[in-house]
Formats: sequence, C-alpha cells, structure tokens
Amino acid sequence: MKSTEAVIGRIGAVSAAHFDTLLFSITLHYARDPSPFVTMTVLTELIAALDRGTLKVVDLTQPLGPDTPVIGLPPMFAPSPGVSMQVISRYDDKGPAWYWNTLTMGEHTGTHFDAPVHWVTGKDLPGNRCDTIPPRRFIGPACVIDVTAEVGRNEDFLLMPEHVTAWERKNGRIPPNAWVLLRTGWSKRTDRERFLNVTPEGPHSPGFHRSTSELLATERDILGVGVETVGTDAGQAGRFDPPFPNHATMHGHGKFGLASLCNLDQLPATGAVVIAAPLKIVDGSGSPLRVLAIAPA
Ligand code: 23J
Ligand code: MN
Repeated sequence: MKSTEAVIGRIGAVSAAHFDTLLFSITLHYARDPSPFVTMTVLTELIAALDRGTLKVVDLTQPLGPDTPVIGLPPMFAPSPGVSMQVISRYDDKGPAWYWNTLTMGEHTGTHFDAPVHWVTGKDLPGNRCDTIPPRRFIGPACVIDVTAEVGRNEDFLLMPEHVTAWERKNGRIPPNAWVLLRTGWSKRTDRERFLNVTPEGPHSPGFHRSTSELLATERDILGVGVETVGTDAGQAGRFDPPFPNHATMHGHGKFGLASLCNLDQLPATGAVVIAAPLKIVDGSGSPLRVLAIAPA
C-alpha cells in the first residue's frame, strides 16, 4: 500500500460490520504481506493463528463404537441401544472397491447433544429439535468450571449457585450464549464400570443442583451445559424433585445439553470457543456429534 489515501479508499469499500476486525488486521497484514489487506479479517487471522500454533483445536469427543457406554435407566423404562456396526462391504464381492458400514444406535449415545425437544418441558418450544435449531446456536464461548477436587471427595457432588458466583468473581460473568462446561475429571474413568458407577441404589455421578440449572438458564441465558458424565443430570437425579432437574430446567428454557465430553482439562476457564453441531436429524431429539474447541495454545 503506497499512500494513506489508498488505505482509506480500501476501507471505504468494506461493510461497517467488518470495520472493527479490519482496524486490527490492517497493521498486522500491512507489516507482513504486501497483498491486498482487506482480505485479512478475523477469519483469515484465525487460520493463521492455527497454522502458527498460537491457537489449538481440542477434541472434546469420546471414541464412538460398540464399547461406548450408554445410560442405564430403571427397568420400567425403555433402554437406549448402544452402538452396533454391520459391514455393508469391505473391498469384497459385496463391493469390490469400497468399505462402508451400517450404524445403529440411540440418538443419545456417546458424546452427544440434547435438543430441547428431548424433554417434555421443551416439547412445544420453537426451534427445539436437531433440524430446526438456528446454527448460530451451535457456537459459543466456553466457561469451564473445574470441580475435579470436589468430585474426588464426593461422587454425588452437585454444582450449587454459590460455585457459579465464586467462579464469576474470579473469571467474570458468564456471557449470554456461552457453553458452561462442568469439568469433573469423570472422563478419566475409562472403564465402563467406573464410568457408569452403578450401585444397588442406582448410579452415582456428579451434576447440577436444580437451582444452578435455573440460574444458568434464566439469569445467564447460556446456550447449554456440557458434562463429562453419561448424561447432563447427576447419577442419582432420577430420585430428585423433579426427576432429572437439569434436563427439565435446561430444555424447558430452550437450552441444550452435551454429555460424555472429554479433554476439558485442556481448556482454560475462559477464552476458548466451542463448536457443537448435531446431525440435522429430522425431528431429532439429540445426536452423537464431534465437539471441537478452539483455544489458546
Ligand atoms: C432419558 C432419561 C434420563 C436421562 C437421559 C435420557 C439422558 O441422560 C440423556 O442422554 O439425555 S438422564
Ligand atoms: Mn442425552
């Protein structure tokens, strides 16, 4: 760029919506590369930072296969089937040059998304199912609340509103459209017995107190919550009033759930972005998905 006039001329051609990112980009790009700087936006900077290694992609997804643990409900309720795979062909007489499988599973298997329509409280909300949620709502800043130490002492730990406000005093207020991720260390339980942790009185695993789900859904307006456990309610939550209060509260307010996450220990408390987009299943109540975070390296 040869003159100030030329710079001003270029900016004039760019929409006002891009102006703030351009102000930052101009210096960066002008210093490094003589090609037209108007192409240097927050998106090109994102890719450059990933290439440079100052940002990293963290996979928050568990492997999905026949060994993936699924939630066990009391025997009066219908169970959700785990994963089964059948080979259609594998470079053989059923298909000489191609390999592919048939996949069968419940929608809520492995690392998965809970849509508001999953729960009776959310059944009539607009845009409440996998195929009708606006895609803007799949992306948000991550607020990671670390209660690994508390869960180490108490498998039935419930996050209380005081834990949220204490986190906010340290990290700032949870912004609207954030993913609130409960880091418990539970994903380190790699064998299914310890992960599901079923006893004669039912499963034991951490979760949210009802009042905390209400705070997050109504006073903070989050996208949803994510957990390392098999479901977004505590193991004992079938006995709570109402049963499964996090599902009832979140989905009743149009919020989402993410279950069976891992690698939350690779995220900062704030500063990461999470992308969690379910399959576009028509009338789907949820879906296995790949959950990715972009975080400072
Ligand atoms: C149905 C009933 C209770 C629960 C769940 C499903 C889940 O955790 C789920 O995957 O949504 S707790
Ligand atoms: Mn679910």
